[in-house]
Amino acid sequence: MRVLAVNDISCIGKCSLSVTLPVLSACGVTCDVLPTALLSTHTGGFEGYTFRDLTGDIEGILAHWKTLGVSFDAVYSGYLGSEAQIEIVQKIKRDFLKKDGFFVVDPVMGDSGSLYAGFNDGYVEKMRALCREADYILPNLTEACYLADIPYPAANTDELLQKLRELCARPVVTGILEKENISIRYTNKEGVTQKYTSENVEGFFCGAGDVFASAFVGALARGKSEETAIRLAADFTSASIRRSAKEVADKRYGLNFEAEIFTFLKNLNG
Ligand code: PXL
Repeated sequence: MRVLAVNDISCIGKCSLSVTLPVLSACGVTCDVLPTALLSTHTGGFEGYTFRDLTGDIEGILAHWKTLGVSFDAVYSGYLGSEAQIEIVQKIKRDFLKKDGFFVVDPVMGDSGSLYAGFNDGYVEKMRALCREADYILPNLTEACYLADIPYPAANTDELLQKLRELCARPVVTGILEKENISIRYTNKEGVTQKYTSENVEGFFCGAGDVFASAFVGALARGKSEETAIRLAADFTSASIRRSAKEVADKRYGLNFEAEIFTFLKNLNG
């Protein structure tokens, strides 16, 4: 199984490719990478970070890959630095994804009700177009509201999911808060809305969405059903968050997912 991860490299603050590579490798899946940008840290809480857009390198990379005749069993896209990169991912899907492969889009663009620095309404519109081509989309609640054009935090999650299904048949929305719990809502193969609930931990945990998405993609690549992949990924992410709430003093540095990877793999392989 060979997955292409299209995401940024944030040198510090464990997210994007620095999460996806170890998680997919641990799953026993080959993870090839297409870095979209190189940042000194992620943008979630650090001041003065550097940002190098790698769009200019991508054309040459893809042209070289063409000469190798490579193709992928899955393509998983995360943080894309510009609208031009969204179009590149659409092209990658057409040119490099195997006919029976799957395409997962994590429409990384915001959290806590707002868009991240550098994103705007034009980007959201382009992201909708990418979601239309995906087998699965994995927005958090903020991203789901932007995609569905519903005010955050979406009083009616059934309406939210219905609007997302107009973009992609299998939306998986993370981070829906309910009292002391946090849940994931998704639409199964039969078109029925399902819910998977974990204990909520107060605070903002940067990179948690990338841990979830990477584990989900890894489990799907290992042949698990969507439902099992969601449960495995949610349990892994939730355990990493609970541990990090106690152990990681500065949450900007990301989750201690490494300490939970063995349990995740036991569940994946068990
Ligand atoms: O984890 C999401 C993410 C990925 N990449 C970059 C980010 C963020 C969230 O802030 O800044 C560069």
